Amino acid sequence: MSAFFASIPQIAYEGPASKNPFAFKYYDAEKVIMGKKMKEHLPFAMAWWHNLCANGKDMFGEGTADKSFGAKPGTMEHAKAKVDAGIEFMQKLGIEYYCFHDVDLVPEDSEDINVTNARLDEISDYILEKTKGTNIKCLWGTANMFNNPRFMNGAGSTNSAEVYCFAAAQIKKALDITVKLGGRGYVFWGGREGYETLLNTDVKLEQENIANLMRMAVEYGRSIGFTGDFLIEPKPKEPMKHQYDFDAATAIGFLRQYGLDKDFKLNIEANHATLAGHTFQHELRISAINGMLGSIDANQGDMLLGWDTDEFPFNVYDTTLAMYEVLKAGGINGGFNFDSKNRRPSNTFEDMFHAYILGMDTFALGLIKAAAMIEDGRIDEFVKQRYASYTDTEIGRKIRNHSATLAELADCAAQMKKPAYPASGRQELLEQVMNEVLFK
Ligand code: XUL
Ligand code: CO
Repeated sequence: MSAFFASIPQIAYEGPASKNPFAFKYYDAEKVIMGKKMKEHLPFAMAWWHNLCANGKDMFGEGTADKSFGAKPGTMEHAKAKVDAGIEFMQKLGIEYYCFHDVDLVPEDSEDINVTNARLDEISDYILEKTKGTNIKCLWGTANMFNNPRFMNGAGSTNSAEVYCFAAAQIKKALDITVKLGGRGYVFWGGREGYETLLNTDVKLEQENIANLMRMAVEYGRSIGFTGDFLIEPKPKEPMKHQYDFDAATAIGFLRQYGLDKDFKLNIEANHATLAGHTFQHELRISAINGMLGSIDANQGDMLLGWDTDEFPFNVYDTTLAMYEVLKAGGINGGFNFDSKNRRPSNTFEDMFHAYILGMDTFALGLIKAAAMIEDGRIDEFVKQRYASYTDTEIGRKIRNHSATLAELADCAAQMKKPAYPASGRQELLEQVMNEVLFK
């Protein structure tokens, strides 16, 4: 077996007192929290694109990290070396899932999609062969419909029926490969499904075409035996100025309007939430209360920068509040995909491991603290009491069970003349409770 990371030991749980940079301090896969093992609460996934493909290249400079894995980039030999490196990486960390775009797996042929598709057949055979006997499997697959210049005006939202056929062809093939690799989900991130100016855009036509492409994907996916969730990954902007899947609420409305809500759920990404002017927790809550929380892209943004920085999660407040939502939702069907990348100057193989250890520990700590918040009970009790007038009074119960009329409520108000002030929201107290739980 190839050893790309020979100098890195197997990463084990050593506990918070450990100073070993190659050990987990909080992620203890077998530890049971609220009746479930940590690894079941947190099915972590490696993102093929950031971990095995991205080399730190940005708009201002060349890559800083060597991701050639001993082969020439752009060849099938390199594609296979990435599979070998990825499996070794996941095994060293105890990660059981991966996520991919079609063109993360193989180089795309610029002249003929049939050549690319044959390469995808070859690489998926290779992945199956190499993961046989391991517990590594696919979390979700997707088609990259934003990189190739043909998608400059979008994929489902393109103005060109020819390009639309290529979007369909890529989705069909990516679905074939996802099903072949046992994927639990299939993601649509509408990177260029949006517009720059309304002066040249037929929004209605574009949105109908996107929905129709999704409907055809569902029909095809189900016909080849895909039983998992289709997922929309909302993001408000970047690369397009306006993206149609702005946030969870917008995406849910879209899915319902086009009758796609039975087959689709949402893949919520932390940094996309903050770009939309929301918190990660907000997007998780909106998805969960609508029965639409499917999967998570685990990363964080930078509040000083207005773009999608895809940093490895480090902020324990955010992961605690995220895991609070996940626990309250009863868990997710999908997983936690590290759609996160090393900072450009963190350019060694060691840094790839430090990054995943950081991300996994930050979510594990979030899980531990979220469970502690729920077990502490003060926050839940406060919320319950805050709405007690809807359970403890006759008129409140009538409002909740929809048996009250507007006139009846107006009579009630007339009798009261003036309501009592609503009770304090106690935000500062609750934040103090959270700090107590976090730093106990
Ligand atoms: C882009 C992004 C994508 C999706 C998959 O911001 O998050 O990588 O996760 O296409
Ligand atoms: Co993502």
